[in-house]
Amino acid sequence: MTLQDEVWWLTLAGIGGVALVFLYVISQTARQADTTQVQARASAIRRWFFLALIVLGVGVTAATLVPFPIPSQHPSSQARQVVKAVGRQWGWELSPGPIRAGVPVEFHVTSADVNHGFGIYDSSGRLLAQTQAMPGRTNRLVHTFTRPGKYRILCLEYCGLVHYGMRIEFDVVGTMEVSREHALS
Ligand SMILES: [Cu+2]
Repeated sequence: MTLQDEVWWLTLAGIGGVALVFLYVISQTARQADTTQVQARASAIRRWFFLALIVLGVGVTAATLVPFPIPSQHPSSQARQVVKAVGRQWGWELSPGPIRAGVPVEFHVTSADVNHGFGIYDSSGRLLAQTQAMPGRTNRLVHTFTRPGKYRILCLEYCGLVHYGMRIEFDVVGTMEVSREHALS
């Protein structure tokens, strides 16, 4: 079952639960003509329903926030890689040099003209991390590439006529390859 299926069934169960509460309240009010008794019962139901909602809300929040999709933005200062990225209509400029897999990379992202969206994609087109490229501001984005390979930066914010062409490809190399390069140079 995919995550979407699970969410769908959870939503359905939630709707069912709310419907049952409504039906219960309706059946109770139809049976009892004594209004004070009905009001007391209704407020009791409301209290329990409210409590259940809070428990559900806290539970869902805790369950979905634990695997928070944004990695830590505070890498250890040792062996840190810094890549400067400048966006402009319509292309990207990345500071040269190899990017190593398995070591946190700190992207310093800015723009030379208008707002752009800085999105890092893997070779299969999956979005790995993103931030905004803003003129006059440098946003830091920390990402650790788990495997070597080809990656792409695409613009995620419409920025004019050739927005679609605003992309650049870069390589992430394994740690072994970098040490070999150093040995050769
Ligand atoms: Cu753009």
